[in-house]
Amino acid sequence: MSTAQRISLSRYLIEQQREHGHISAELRLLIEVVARACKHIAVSVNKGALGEVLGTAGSANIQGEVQKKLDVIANEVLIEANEWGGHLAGMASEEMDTIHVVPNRYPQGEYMLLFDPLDGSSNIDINVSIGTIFSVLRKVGHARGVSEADFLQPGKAQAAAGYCVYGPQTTLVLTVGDGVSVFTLDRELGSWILTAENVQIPPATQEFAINMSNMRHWDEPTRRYIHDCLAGADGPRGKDFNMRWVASMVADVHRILTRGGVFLYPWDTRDPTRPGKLRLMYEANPMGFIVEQAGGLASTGTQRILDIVPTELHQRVPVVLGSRDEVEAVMRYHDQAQG
Ligand code: P6P
Repeated sequence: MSTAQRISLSRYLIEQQREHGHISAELRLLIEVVARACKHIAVSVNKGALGEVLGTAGSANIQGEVQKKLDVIANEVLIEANEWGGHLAGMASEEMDTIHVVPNRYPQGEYMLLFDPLDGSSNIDINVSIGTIFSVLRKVGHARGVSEADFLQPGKAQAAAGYCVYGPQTTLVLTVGDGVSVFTLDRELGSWILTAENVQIPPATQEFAINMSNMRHWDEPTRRYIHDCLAGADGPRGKDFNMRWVASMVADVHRILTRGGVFLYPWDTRDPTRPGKLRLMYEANPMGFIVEQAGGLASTGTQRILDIVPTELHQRVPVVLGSRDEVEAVMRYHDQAQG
């Protein structure tokens, strides 16, 4: 790629703001700050054993999950990077029980940032791709201050969403509601360089991503759908399927964004009060926004994820997302079960 063709994230955002009026100066600043924080997290991730960042932090989060050192580091990096800039009113994170309100010593902005600072952290110590997922909402009202209730907006209200994959390449994927763009980190310059625009997920696929070890716990429609995929070309689906499961949502979603596929983390019977494993506000909603902006679908199996009106900050939701035709196929299995 010649220097003349290299478009930096900053130039891309300025052109989005100037030419398309799609983002405000404040949202541009927010995205640039988050992207810079992701570079900082990437440096820590890439150090691995050399940086004394592996292993557990000796604490648990509100999800009851043991926190890895890098979970805590990534969370602190995002909080510290974003609280002084004047672009945010508050933040919410998988790693924090409740919201973090911008301290009074700093100006407050019109946006709210939600994130899973380091998703897939069970993969950290085995050197498999992990990532940061973020979602941006607009603050309701203009009085200073923000409450947890202000965060409980449906995913279709998002102003922006993105994720960063810390993998063989360090890749930032972003949507501000005008398609999906991909930026690759140039480590020598420390710059995010635009490497793909208007990404489209192929509507059809022969690849599904699910944790097969949970099969006995799934609801009937999911079991029948996967059974029929495994039956291959001679079965009801009329084609053979391949399977992938990285157990890192950002890695699985990035593969689907790149070559198509369907990702499922369905409801299961282990805890009927828990409608799935993945969290709505900072996993399903941002990934759902990105997938829809790339021509795919994001559903619970029966409902569009971005239409869900949240009731709790850390609520969970069943997730089926990816190639449009295949998500619609899963939804048909659920429709048939409902009669
Ligand atoms: P399981 C990571 O912990 C995560 O939240 C997602 O990134 C991933 O898709 C899923 O959980 C993996 O869950 O049950 O297969 O370990």
